[in-house]
Amino acid sequence: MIVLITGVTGQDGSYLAELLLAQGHKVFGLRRRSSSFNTARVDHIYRDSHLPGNGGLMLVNGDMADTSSLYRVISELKPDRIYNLAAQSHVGVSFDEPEYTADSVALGTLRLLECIRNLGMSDSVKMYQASTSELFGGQETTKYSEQSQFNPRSPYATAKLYAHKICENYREAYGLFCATGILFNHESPRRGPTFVTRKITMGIARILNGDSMPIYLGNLDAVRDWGHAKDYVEAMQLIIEYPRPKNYVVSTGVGRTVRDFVFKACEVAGLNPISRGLGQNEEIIDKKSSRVIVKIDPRYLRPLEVDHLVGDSSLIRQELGWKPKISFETLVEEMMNSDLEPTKIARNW
Ligand code: NAP
Ligand code: G4F
Repeated sequence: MIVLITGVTGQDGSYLAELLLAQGHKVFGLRRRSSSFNTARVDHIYRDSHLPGNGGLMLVNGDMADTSSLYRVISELKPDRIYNLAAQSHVGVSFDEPEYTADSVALGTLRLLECIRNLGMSDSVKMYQASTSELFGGQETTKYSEQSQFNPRSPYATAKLYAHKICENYREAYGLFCATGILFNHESPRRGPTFVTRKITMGIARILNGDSMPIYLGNLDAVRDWGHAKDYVEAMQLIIEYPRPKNYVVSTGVGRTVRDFVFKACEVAGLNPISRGLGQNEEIIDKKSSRVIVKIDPRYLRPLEVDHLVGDSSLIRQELGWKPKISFETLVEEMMNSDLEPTKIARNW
């Protein structure tokens, strides 16, 4: 099968490419132009076209903001599957760059759908759309399912709502196979360094390596349902291969606060965390050494917060037999140990 992944250089794209290559598929990844290399997550699976043999990830140039490049790539490759993972995916950044976020996320998805339609490929290609739990807005403490109402609370989530709905429109209007996964937060050692989990594990490693600057965070009370990206790319494949295009919530069903994540990561790193102070004066310190690990910087508070996101993934568990295999504890250990590794820390304070 010929597979095209947009967003292949991102966290999920890299794990998905590994999964599909291991199954023997011919995998192409859309890579956008950058002034420096942006392929670190996929360098280990990349195949240079000058080398003999088959297998390995092939990269093609293109951008979600450029219809002509998408049209060229799809018409040349004629993929059987398209996984649309490309996005300006940072919620906080979307408040600073709302127009570009809408362009890459909302219009980018529309551009892909239009290319498929105009190339007459509606019957031959299946598309997966990376929808998100951010659609729900997180103002309820109950678990969100496919039946829950959408209430997007950021430019990112609003753009993703457009993308989600336009996929449903093309399904109904043109019979195009476009399935969506409404994925809750998923992390890994490959998570981008400005998302909160990776910011925490990298920050603890930096501090253990002797840096005196604490990790500055925003809202420690936000609740997220954190799973492992490896489990979630398996869900993507199950969703696209199901005979009917549907929407599925993908989640672990367990919520934890950002503070919980800090505490767990500290414990894995051999620290003894305690919290002192309230509100914006809260600090998390290491009890043994009294060093400050986390301080609050209000600049990281968002104009609108998504307070509580926990998912009910009963549908995908029952219908497609998916369930997460990697626990929260293993996820944090993997991320923390991976970030500690390169620094070779003497942990003697
Ligand atoms: P990520 O690490 O931020 O990766 C995003 C990918 O999109 C990167 O490959 C990036 O390229 C690419 N990209 C951004 N703008 C582009 C453009 N204009 N043209 C072409 N490519 C572009 O995100 P992720 O965590 O892997 O998430 C994958 C998808 O799932 C995203 O759509 C995200 O919104 C969605 N999602 C993620 C989560 C989660 O918890 N991770 C949950 C729900 C939904 P560069 O490498 O060049 O920047
Ligand atoms: O790690 P985050 O930036 O992820 P967020 O906003 O939940 O979005 C991620 O998950 C979504 C799925 O639910 C995806 F659609 C999206 O693409 C992305 O992958 O923030 C998590 C929580 C937020 O409540 C944020 O306010 O952590 C809080 N937080 C507290 N201090 C912080 C910080 N977030 C970041 N990035 N940086 C901080 O210093």
